[in-house]
Amino acid sequence: MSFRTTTYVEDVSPGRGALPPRAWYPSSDAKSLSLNGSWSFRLSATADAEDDSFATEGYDATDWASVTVPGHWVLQGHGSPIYTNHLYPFPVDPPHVPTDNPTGDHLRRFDLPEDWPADGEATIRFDGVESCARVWLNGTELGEFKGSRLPHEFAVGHLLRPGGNVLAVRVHQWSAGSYLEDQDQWWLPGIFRDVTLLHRPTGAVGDFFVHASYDHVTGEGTLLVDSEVAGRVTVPELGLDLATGEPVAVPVEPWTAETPRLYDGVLATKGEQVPLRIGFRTVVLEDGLIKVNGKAVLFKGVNRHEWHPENGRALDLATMREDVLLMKRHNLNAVRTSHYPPHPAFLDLCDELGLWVIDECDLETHGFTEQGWRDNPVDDDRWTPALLDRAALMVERDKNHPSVIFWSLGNEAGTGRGLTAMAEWIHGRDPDRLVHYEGDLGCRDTDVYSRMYAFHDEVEQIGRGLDGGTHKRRELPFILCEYAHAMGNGPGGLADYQELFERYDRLQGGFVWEWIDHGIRHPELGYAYGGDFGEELHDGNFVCDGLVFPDRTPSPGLVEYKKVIEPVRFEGDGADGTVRLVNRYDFADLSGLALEWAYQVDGETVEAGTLAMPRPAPGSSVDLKLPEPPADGRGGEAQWTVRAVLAEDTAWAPRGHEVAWAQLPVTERVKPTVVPAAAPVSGERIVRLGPGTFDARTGALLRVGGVEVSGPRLDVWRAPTDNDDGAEWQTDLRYGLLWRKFGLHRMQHRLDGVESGTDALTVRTRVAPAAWEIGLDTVYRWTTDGDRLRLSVSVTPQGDWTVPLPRLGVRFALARADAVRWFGGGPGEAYPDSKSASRLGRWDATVDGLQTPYVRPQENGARADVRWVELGGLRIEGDPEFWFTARRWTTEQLEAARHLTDLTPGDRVWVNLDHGQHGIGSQSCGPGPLPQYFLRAEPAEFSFVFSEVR
Ligand code: IPT
Repeated sequence: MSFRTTTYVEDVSPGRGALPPRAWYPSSDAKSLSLNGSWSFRLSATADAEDDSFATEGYDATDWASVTVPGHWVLQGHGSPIYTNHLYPFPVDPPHVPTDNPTGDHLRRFDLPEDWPADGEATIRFDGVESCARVWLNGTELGEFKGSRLPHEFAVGHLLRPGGNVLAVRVHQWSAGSYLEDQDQWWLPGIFRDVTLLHRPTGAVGDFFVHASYDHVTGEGTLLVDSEVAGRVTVPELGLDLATGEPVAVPVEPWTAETPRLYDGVLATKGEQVPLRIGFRTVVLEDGLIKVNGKAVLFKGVNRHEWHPENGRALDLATMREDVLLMKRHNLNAVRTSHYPPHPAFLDLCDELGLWVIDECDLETHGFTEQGWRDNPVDDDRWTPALLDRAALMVERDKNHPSVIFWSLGNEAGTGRGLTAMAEWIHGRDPDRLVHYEGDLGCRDTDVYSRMYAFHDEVEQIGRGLDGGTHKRRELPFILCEYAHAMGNGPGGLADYQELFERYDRLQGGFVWEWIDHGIRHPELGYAYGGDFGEELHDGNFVCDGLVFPDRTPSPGLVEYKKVIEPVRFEGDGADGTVRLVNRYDFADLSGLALEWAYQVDGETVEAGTLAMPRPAPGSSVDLKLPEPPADGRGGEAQWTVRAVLAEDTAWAPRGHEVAWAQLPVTERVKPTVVPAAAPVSGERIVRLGPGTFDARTGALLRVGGVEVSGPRLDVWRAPTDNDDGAEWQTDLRYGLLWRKFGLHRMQHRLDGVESGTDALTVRTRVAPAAWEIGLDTVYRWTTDGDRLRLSVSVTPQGDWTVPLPRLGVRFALARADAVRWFGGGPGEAYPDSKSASRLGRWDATVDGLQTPYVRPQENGARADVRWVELGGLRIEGDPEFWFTARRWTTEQLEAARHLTDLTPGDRVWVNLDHGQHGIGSQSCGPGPLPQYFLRAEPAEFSFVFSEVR
């Protein structure tokens, strides 16, 4: 029977042979057999290199390799992953694909379990195969399919036998379907989701649609289960026992992402019982707003790709659960499943733990933008059946999830009739949900005006309704389906977006791009990114732009986001001890939370306690009086820290988990004073001033007491962040590049004079780059009170500065330092527009622990608002507060590194004490820092007091 037809690979049709789509459920009382595990595997270089005799009975595959299913063969030693953002890694000539088309033949032998019923039917379901597969069972062809992140089910009952079944699957990396799957991610072929044999008893459940709505006026839920096969629906907790197709109204507690109330039920037909998890909720577009259960909601969302650093898009349940738990613990309430339907179990978790979901179809044709969208499949009727197939596979699979409130047509696919056809079909099939698509500026097919990476000022215009647009669009609410590009250090500017979302009703929030860095664990590189596998075309570390690192450690960006979107806000005046507590939930009261306070002086808690948590309704506030400050609590810099923590264990975090906090200053900091009390004493080649020893010729500090110090001197350079560098298509000024152009990474220090005065040592310099007339006149003035050494730096810019400074401060090296203590912002890093989560306190760390491991090394690890820091035997106090950074390599080494493994500790610790840092923004795919976070080259004065810690 061998023949070599591969025409289906380039066929625009969705495939043939599969059963009609239906609702997905994790289990029922019908038997099933997982076919996951080790499969025999053979890789060929082209689609037709081998005939299909491997699918025939009795084929001997003993010399084949093996792969784990679910999995991607390129992550299991066969071939390599490729990363491109939107460029197709093959010539654009739809529907053709390259002759070089890695093709993985997969074989799986299985026996039926002893108790497998003799009667009934059976199906085999593939939950995800990239990108095109042809399937045989026991030598008989079942069909072929495309649609990588969608389920495909085949009837197999007539072919099954008790033992020695052989399932053969031929998977092609490239197919016509690849043109529809141009998402910004690794190209990863393989059978990457579960394969399951399902028994279908006689009279089994077919497709079914649970309609569970909630009337917020009457408090009643209405349940109607439409079922292809008639049966009964029982919900014991509600005392319900009714026929399918029959509606019933009962008082219920509604489902929301904040209060994910589910009722367990059963759908029973003659042959099968399927567990139901029913959430009653009603989603409407009303008064130009997205309302659930009668209330407008605010999305505090994130875009989630499926990612695991070893297994790619083959995710296990524990990893999916970890994602949802991490989201809940960081105050997120929404997820867009960018850019394809996730593993279906992920949606079960969203139902159970509570997240609003935009379920997005597996569709992106972004690469056509390079040819002005010519030949775009979504505007070509030949492709419309494939698009409708994808829409149906998604909607039918996921329609019973209360968490799903939006269907999204796809991402970055331009516009076209095919999209309209999808939207029409979806609206018709499921009128009880809304339709999202970002690419259609006129909102012809959608129920929400959605954009990505719009700048703050434009978002504000939209909020005020001044953005114009089509008549239809003007009536619609607005979301940012992507914003705050979390690539590398950042995003900056989150708080400023949130402030807009809260100010204007029309703005219903957004979804940060994106959840996780798609770094691939690599033996030499730590985590690999685009280009690390020798791809001829790639987009580098643009694939590492998540709020969590590849191993799911939260990055500072996630900690920042958690703070910015916290559902309880405290506003007040620490000095008079009043706090206004604002409930920023959309639905929940604050009964799940407890209120804790601490009174702190100079960062140390003097007294702490709890207060009764008031119960303001969602959206309202209550004024509270804090206790009397402790009598001995005056003197230093005092503040209140108030915290809202979980009062009890929840499904997603234990009791005591912090949800929100604030600090209210009571008394101001006392700045360090050093009254000059000694004159510099010149010796041979050195000058002494109090505890300081200086080089007489250069004026450089050599020692403070017994601590060796090199420097300090002026430093303006930071290893540019991805957001400093910006994206190549950015029309805004890309300062990372301009800073290099103007030589800020190679500033020269000219010594103009070292002057010993009566009470000071003064060093005059000009710090400037070769080739340019811009410069910074810098004067270091050293004084001492005998014990401590004060450095005052005064900086006066010269020339025409057209760029801001990356940083402004001093850098020096210490011979050794490990433990670090400080009083200031912490515990994590912060930058001017990403410092909401930095809290004032006493913190301890090590130099290594101060580093933030961005997958591509770049500026990181600054601590904000530092009053004093101790390390390496030195104590440094700042006037004013400063930014502190310490690392075991120089900025130049940090900048040169491509991967974390390029960074090796040197024999010194480099310390930066900064008066200012430039903001971070999110220009790697969005706006740069807002003007208020610019570090402009302006006259500046700042000082540090050094002493030896004994
Ligand atoms: C946008 C894409 O939708 C998303 O998949 C990702 O590529 C993101 O950018 C950047 O990481 S599209 C872009 C042109 C704004």
